[in-house]
Amino acid sequence: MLMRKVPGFVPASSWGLRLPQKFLFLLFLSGLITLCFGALFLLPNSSRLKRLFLAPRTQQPAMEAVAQVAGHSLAREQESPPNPAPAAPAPGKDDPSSQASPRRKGWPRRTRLLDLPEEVAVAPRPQEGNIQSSFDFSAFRSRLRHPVLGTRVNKSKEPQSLVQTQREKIKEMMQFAWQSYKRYAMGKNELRPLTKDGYEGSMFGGLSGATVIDSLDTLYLMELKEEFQEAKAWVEESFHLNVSGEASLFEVNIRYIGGLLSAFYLTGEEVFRIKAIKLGEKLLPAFDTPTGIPKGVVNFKSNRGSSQSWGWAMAGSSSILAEFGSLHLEFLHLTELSGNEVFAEKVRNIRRVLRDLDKPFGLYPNFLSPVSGNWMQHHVSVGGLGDSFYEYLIKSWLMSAKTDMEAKDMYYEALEAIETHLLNVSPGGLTYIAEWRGGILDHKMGHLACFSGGMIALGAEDAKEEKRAHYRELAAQITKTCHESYARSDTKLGPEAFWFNSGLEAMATQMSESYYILRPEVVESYMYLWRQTHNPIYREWGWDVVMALEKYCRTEAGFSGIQDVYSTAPSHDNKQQTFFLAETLKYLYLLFSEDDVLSLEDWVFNTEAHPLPVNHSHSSARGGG
Ligand code: DMJ
Repeated sequence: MLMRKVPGFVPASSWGLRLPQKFLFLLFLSGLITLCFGALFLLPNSSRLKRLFLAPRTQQPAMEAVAQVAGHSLAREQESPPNPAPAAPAPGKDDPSSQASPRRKGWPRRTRLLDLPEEVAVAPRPQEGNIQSSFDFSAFRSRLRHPVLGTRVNKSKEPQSLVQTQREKIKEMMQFAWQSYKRYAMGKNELRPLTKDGYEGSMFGGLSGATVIDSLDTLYLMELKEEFQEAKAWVEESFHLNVSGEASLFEVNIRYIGGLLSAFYLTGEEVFRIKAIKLGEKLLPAFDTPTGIPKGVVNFKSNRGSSQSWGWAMAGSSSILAEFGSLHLEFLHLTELSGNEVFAEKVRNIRRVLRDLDKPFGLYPNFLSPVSGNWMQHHVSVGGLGDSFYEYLIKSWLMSAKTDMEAKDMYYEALEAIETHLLNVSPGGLTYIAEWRGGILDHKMGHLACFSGGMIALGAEDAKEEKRAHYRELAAQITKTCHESYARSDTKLGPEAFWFNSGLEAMATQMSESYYILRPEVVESYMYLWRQTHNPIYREWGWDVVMALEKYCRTEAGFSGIQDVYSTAPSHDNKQQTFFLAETLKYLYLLFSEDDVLSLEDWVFNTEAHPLPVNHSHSSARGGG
């Protein structure tokens, strides 16, 4: 813009001030500036302001540059100290929520909180830890479109409907699974129902209580109030983070962090938020790689933490697509709840790397080097090793309140490639997604791949107009195939993998693939298909699974997987998997619930079925990705 000289314009240099006046003026000015900066950096909860004014320190703009960026050292700065998280007071003791809370009084009650004791349902507790939050829980709850547990009318006077009875049965199964765990294995990661003891396993780096954390939101959903209190008390008193050992980044993220985040969003209890964030910080060393693609194993042992790839992943050279591709939802929420951008930056970088890579025929292979950023083997699968990467693309889109266009585009492009290269119809008319090895197909589907019916149904509504009906039909066909894998077994439970070869369809071909470990993927798809179509067949199929679980998996002391779905006297594997409580029973319960219970308009389920809220506040402002 051209500034023209006008008559009477006084040049800045000639204000007519004398030297002492100039000095005083400068002194006043510098005082003012100091005051402003002081306020910006020292006032509590100024992290969002800081974010506005300070350039992010961990941007990883391009693969060539990522080795030098500050992200890796920042990650170390963010690690939690090796001390345990401060123990929260026992319920009832020193519990400010038991006193009248002025903050609570003012909360809008548009979303009815579960009728749990008040200290469970609301009441953030400031003394839980030292992580400040500018997250406004009441504003978040007021933005939900539906009450968390649905609009419930008092049905006590009505005769119980069949569906209520079915729901009650599933609730009883959850109660039995929880009580058996509590009795024989409380605090251990999993229950071994045959030997009636607990099992720690080797996936969680010394962390305990995976079943507790994985169960929290299911207990809440089913209004198992006493059991929820027991689980919460254990988290407060006994869930310690100062552990040693090697942990799966993926498993800790989807089970522990997902479980804690959901528990926080459902209850507003600070203990869940603080522990989720502190645990998230412990995972950051996994990202200290030249590409920022994390390695699969985090070592909690050393002071600063370290990481490595799984030995079995291309001789320790690769990260796994489903693992590093299934962090996005939880990490965005960690940033949301902590105000710390580091989490979101880590997953945005993963997205960027994947987006920019050449993909063979548009497909995403399962193995990627975190060092060179090259694909290490052309094995593509919608089952194990690949599965939840695709799931997190469409769910990132949905969780961002449909603003994360990049995720949406990547999802539909990937699905097109899968359809073109992996999709098949068997001679018997069953639609299945095969596995692809450099152009050669393995005509099999893993049980894990059966989540894809639900995923495709979930994504159908936002596809291009001309593809919507097609995707709905595809979702129904894949789900039907997965149902066949159950229906064709003697126990009516499905095998770990099934083939479409040499006359056999939807059946395992060897003993080593004939087991069932209480997995959720098939009932997960029934739940999504039910919500989309309300076709009663999905409830019928779901009920068949309930009956089969009762008949073949229920033992005196909990539920157990079975070794052979084709035997009516199967041996048990002595494991009550944590995902049975987190996912299988939750999806079954939702299948027999109204659509507004954990409505899909408000929630997306992480890959361990932990509900995370859609970010309605992000609709236009932040882009969500
Ligand atoms: C769960 O831990 C998750 O669903 C994960 O994505 C893969 N499978 C198991 C349950 O089968």
